[in-house]
Amino acid sequence: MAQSIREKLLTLLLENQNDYISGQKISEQLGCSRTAIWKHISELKKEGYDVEGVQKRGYRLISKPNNIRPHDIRTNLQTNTIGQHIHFYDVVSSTQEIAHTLALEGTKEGTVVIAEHQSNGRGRLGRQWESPKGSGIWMSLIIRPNIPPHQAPQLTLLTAVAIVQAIQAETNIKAEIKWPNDILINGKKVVGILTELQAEADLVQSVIIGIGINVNIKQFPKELKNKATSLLIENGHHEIERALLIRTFFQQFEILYKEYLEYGFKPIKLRWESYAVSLGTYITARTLNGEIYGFANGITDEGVLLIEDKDGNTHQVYSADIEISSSQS
Ligand code: BTX
Repeated sequence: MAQSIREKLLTLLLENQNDYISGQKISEQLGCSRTAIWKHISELKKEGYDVEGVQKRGYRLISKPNNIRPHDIRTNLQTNTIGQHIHFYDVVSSTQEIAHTLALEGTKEGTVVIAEHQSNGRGRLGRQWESPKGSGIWMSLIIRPNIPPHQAPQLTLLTAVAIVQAIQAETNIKAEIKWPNDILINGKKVVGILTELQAEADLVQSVIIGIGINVNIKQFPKELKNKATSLLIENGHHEIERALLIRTFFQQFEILYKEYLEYGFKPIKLRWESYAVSLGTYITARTLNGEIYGFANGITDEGVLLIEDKDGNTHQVYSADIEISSSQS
C-alpha cells in the first residue's frame, strides 16, 4: 500500500531528526500545501510527537511518543503484505473477534488488527489474557496460506520464531520457546500466541494469529507475578519502542512465511528447535485426554510434539500445556 501523507511526513522528519527541514522542502517532497503540512504537524503534536517549528528554518522532530497507530508502525516498514493494512483501536473486547469478522469479509492477506487495550483478551481454551492499556502489543494477523487445516499449528511455531528474532534484534534479549505457544524469558511468559482457523474440511481459508507481547508492563497482578514477565522488566526497566518491535516482527514474519510457502516447514523447524527449551528434557504434557510424562524427543515435520514415556512408547501430542521437569522422576 502506498504511504499516506502522514507517513511520508513522519519519514522525512525521522530522516532529519536533528536538523530542521523547511516547510517549503516538505511541501515539495510531499506534493501538498504548507497549510496542509501545518495541519498534519498539529495532529502529530496532539498524539505526543514533539515537533519544533521555527520561522525561516522549518520543522524539527525532537521526540516521538511510544504509540502504535498505523502511521507509527508503517513508517519505514519494509514488507509487501504483512502489516500493510492496519486497523487500530483504543479499546476492543478482543482483537481476535474483529480479525475474524474482517477475514470473513475477505480482507487482504497480511491485515492486522491492533489495540491499546483489550477488555476481554483471550488465551487458549477460553482462558483470559491480561492486556493492560498502553504497555503491550495486542494484535491479530490475518493470513491465507494454501495449506490443509492440520498444518496450521506450524504457523504458531513460525510466529514464535519471528517473535524471538524480533525481540533479539530490538532488545538483545534471548527469549526461548516452550512448545507450542509460549515465549519465555528466565522461565516466565512474555508472549502468548493464539492461532485460530477459518477452514473448510480440507482447505484453510484464513488463519488468525493472535499475539500478545508484554512490552513495557511494569507490574503484573498477583496471580501472574510468578509466571509472567515483560521485556521492560527483563531489560533493566528500559522502555521499548513498541512500533519498532512490531515493524521488525512483521519483517521477520514475512521472510519466514515466504520461506514456508516455498520450501515447507523444514527450514522453520530447524530455527524453531534452536530456540526451544522444551526439547531433550523430561516434561509433563497436560492434554484434554489426560497427562503424559516422558522425554521430549522433538517435533515432527508437521510440528507435532513427540514424547517417549518410561515404557519406550512414543506419544504424538497435538495440543497441550507442558511443564518442564529438571530430571527424570
Ligand atoms: P494460553 O492459554 O497459553 O495462556 C493463558 C494463560 O496465561 C492464562 O490462563 C494466565 O495464566 C496467563 N496469562 C494471562 N495473561 C498473561 C499475560 N499478559 N502475560 C503472561 N501470562 C498471562 C496464550 O494463551 C495466548 C494469548 C494470546 C493473546 C493475544 S493478544 C491479541 C489476541 N487477541 C486476543 O484476545 N488474544 C490474542
